[in-house]
Amino acid sequence: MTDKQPLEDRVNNRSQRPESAAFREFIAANWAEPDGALPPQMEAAPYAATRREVLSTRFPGERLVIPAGELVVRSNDTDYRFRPHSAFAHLTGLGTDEEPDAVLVLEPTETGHDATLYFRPAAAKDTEEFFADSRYGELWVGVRPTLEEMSARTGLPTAHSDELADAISKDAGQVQIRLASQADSAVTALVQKARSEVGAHAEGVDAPFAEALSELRLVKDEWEIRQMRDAVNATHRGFDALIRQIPRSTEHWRGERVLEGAFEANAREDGNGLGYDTIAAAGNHANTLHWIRNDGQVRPGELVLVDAGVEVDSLYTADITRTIPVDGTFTDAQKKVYQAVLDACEACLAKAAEIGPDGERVHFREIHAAAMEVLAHRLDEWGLLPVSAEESLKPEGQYHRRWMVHGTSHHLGLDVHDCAQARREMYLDAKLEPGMCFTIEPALYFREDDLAVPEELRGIGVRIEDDILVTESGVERLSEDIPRTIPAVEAWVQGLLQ
Ligand SMILES: [Mn+2]
Repeated sequence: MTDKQPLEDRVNNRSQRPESAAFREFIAANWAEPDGALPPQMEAAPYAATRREVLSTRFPGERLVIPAGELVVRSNDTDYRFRPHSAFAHLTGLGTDEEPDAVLVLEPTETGHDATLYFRPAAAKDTEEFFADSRYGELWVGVRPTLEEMSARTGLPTAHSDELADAISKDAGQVQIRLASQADSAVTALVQKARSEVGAHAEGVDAPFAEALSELRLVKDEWEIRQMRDAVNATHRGFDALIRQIPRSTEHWRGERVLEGAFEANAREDGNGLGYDTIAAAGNHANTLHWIRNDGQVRPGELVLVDAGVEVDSLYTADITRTIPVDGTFTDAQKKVYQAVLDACEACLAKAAEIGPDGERVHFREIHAAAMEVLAHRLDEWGLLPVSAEESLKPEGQYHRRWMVHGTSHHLGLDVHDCAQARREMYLDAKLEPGMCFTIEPALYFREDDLAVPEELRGIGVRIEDDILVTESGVERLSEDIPRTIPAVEAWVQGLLQ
């Protein structure tokens, strides 16, 4: 014994783990053998296989590395709940909290690629990991899959993550490696090491790969569209649950949290959780675009803007905003603003549904322009613009943007702002295609300190956000069943508050 306590002991000051050989032997024995039955293949598996094939054709002869990502520390020894990188979820079909540290590798072959899923399978019960590893041990985090079970579920060949380093680095001089580099710093370090050891020229290879992974998700397949419908329906139930809590919210010193909590409880019950932090913004807080502090009061007579989405177990999320009168009835000034925003929504929908005589679809960016057209004219009618609506709509004008500084639409799917790395010509400048999913979310924000608007409008912020699917014949509003006209919203709130 030395008199100095080694550092590794000092950082484990709280550990009271039994160390005796007798304990080791005792805890390893007398567990029933699993029945060995393999789980069925996931519904998503064949769709994920098709996506991998498309990716394969984009990068022939190259090794493609897509990590799920690692656990992220929230504080000290507590991690955030794991959520895999969206590209990994897309290409494996795995959702919920699967599978920290897993890596999908597409190894080039003569004809395409062979995919292998590397991950850390369940440890045997005679290992220390089984009882002592709070991040991966079965006694701490639950039963983990074996290589065979994961293979049966995903339809992918699997291998132990101990083999990953060799799989990444072999022939690194001859094979170009492309990496989804934002997902996992340890895998990124492995790839960089493999590249540097052979002096591989890798500058600028990962950015186009990130673009490709993003662009691969621009058009959703039928299974993904089902996930989107489920997400929107769960979000509808979340809004219902939230509205039922309005009476309690008005009694609470920070009622916005009451509304936030009601939605989130439903999101965890119905899905994996929230697709993003809920915005529950009462009164003037609605004019803060990303109000997620949600610590304000909810007052009768005011509006509450709720921007929220349920992420289902497959990790697809809805993104819905409704602006709701707290006591179930809009005032005249609120109606005036609300109707202008709703008219902008309708103009966007009509634009997105347009199909030319030759079957030509509109460009994505034209949807935003349609909203701006309506809002600029309405603001002009109200006498708020220093120039005409036409002048304001010109690039050198844009006065109307004072009251809506954000965009009107973004793609939606595994990420709430899906496909964000797509190139401009594939996103804003692309034409709509059946299977695309995006939001339409025009708004008007009149802050309470905005001296450029009449007093009756100050403190009113309205956003209406719907989730849209492009179809062969036009568009479908996936969130059609969530009320949004003035009478429908009033009836919705009044009906649930009875
Ligand atoms: Mn949105």
